[in-house]
Amino acid sequence: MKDEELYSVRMRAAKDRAHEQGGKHISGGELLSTFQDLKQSVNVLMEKALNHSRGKPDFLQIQFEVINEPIKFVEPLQVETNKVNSVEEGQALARRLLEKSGVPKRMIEKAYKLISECSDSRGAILYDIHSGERIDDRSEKGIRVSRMDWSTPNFEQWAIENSMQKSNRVKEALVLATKVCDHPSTIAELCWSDDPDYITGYVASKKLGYQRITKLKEPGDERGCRIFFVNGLQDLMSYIDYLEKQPIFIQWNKK
Ligand code: WAQ
Ligand code: MG
Repeated sequence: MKDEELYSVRMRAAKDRAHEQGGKHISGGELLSTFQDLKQSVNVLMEKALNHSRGKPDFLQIQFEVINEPIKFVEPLQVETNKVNSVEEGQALARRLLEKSGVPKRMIEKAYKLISECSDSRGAILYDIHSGERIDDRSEKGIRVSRMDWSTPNFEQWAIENSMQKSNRVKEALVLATKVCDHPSTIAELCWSDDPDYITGYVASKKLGYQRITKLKEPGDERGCRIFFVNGLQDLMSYIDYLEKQPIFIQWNKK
């Protein structure tokens, strides 16, 4: 894959009209593909959108574009799973892990007040741990991290070695968290799914790795969350550009 031209493929699906017309976000997805695999890649994303627990989409967009920038290869974050018995316990742990990662306690509480802003979004919120303010200007859309992937064979080897399920969801979340945490200005990420049937979420940071928490919301709840805690950001536009445009390929056990 290293010397071949790569394409970024992106998908978004909504219900009751397109996102920009106020439709409900159903699913999004992004991957990297060779030209030869494009047909299959588009299909993978289409499948993801068509069989979704958030509902049946009536709007779908899939696009691809060639990548001209050099691709950066990054090792996945270390993974740990924290078993909790209730949402309260899970959320208390998430707060502690954010604090351990370097987010001041007061700013964590302030960030939690913003969570309702991301519950309907298809992207993430950028939160400055100094000012305690949301700093992106994408309102309900949020920032969508893109141009990242992990080859299935390498991911599956990793999964076996780390006693993890070979699930696409885990792969996608770990790819995203690894890319986001690889930027020097990222202090931590807090995430749980907007899919009603998936309640495990995580806190990720350079310091603590990818800390899964088995219960961060109640089953049936369609409110998700994705917040990137940033610090010392000199240039917001270049940070957003990194998230959206820098191509990252995860490679476990690279020599
Ligand atoms: N960029 C930015 N935000 C995103 C992206 C992206 N590429 N993908 C999803 N989001 C945001 C968006 O607001 C979604 O509504 C929200 O995150 C949740 O996305 O067991 O499945 O894909 O280790 O539903 C984490 C735990 C699962 C996995 C997270 O999120 C595990 C998950 P979902
Ligand atoms: Mg989702």
